[in-house]
Amino acid sequence: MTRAGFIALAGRPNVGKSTLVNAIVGTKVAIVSDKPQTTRRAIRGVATHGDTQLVLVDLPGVQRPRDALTRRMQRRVELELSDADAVLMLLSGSEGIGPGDRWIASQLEQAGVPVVLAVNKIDRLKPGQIAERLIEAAALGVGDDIFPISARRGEGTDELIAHLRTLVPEGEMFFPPDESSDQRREVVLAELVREQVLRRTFEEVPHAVEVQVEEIDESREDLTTVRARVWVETESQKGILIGAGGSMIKKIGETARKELERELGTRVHLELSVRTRRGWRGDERLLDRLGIQ
Ligand SMILES: Nc1nc2c(ncn2[C@@H]2O[C@H](COP(=O)(O)OP(=O)(O)OP(=O)(O)O)[C@@H](O)[C@H]2O)c(=O)[nH]1
Ligand SMILES: [Mg+2]
Repeated sequence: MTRAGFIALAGRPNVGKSTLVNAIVGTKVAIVSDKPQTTRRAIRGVATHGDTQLVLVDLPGVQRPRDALTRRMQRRVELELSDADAVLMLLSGSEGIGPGDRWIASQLEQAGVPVVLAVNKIDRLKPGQIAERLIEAAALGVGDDIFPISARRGEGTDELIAHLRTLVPEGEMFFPPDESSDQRREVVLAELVREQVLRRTFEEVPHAVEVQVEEIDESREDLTTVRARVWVETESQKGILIGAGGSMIKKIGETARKELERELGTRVHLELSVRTRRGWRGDERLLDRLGIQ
């Protein structure tokens, strides 16, 4: 008999949820950045080993909604958390445990779903500090098991995965064993472009950017042409992204192209155009088209 189930990731923005999902799946299914609120969609990452399939549900960091975009993100978090077989709540060992974490813990307690805690980023801590963080994590009052881990370096993740495998019920697998994610290809490619934008922008710009892939042309076997729009909210953001003489968008395009080539396994010609669309984060129809639900 096989086992299969859904483990949803909960935690504040930037604690390392997407990094951990990638580490467990063993391939990059979610983009990662040092800016909070990187993840905007629920992403199912599939890890099948032997007779057990873990479906990790990467989610946006829990936050207070400000517009249609963040309202949708927060609603998605609540839906997915209540649907999961278990919730893996991630804490940041390096930033410490605070009121945001306590709020999430209280929500999970009310939802009545089994919770596992992991304290991430222990590579930044001395052994004594790790022990302190574990005690603080235990004081949250949710989850019987607490795992110290480094999602980036893979420390402690084997023990965590072994435990997660015991939490999913007997039943049919949800995905073919060789599949790693449920995301549409357009979205995967758009996210890889957005990841490069996030690496190079600061303050309000990362939050104001979304990428939409308009066309994937595979008529040539050895070369894929990808056309993508980069949405920003203001002319000044557009100026920042294009950069002096187009230098910024050129750099973004060069590194994004390499990521797309790795993903697609062909050479890639990437065409990026930057467009201003005032208030796109409040535009329900555009959010539908972008698959942010
Ligand atoms: N030192 C260290 N950094 C980490 C570790 N895990 C993640 N990070 C870094 O933490 C930052 C945030 O990682 P993400 O995986 O994007 O965090 P997230 O929780 O998915 O964030 P949101 O999608 O915004 O909610 C990135 O700069 C990661 O490289 C870790 O184990 N150690
Ligand atoms: Mg994330």
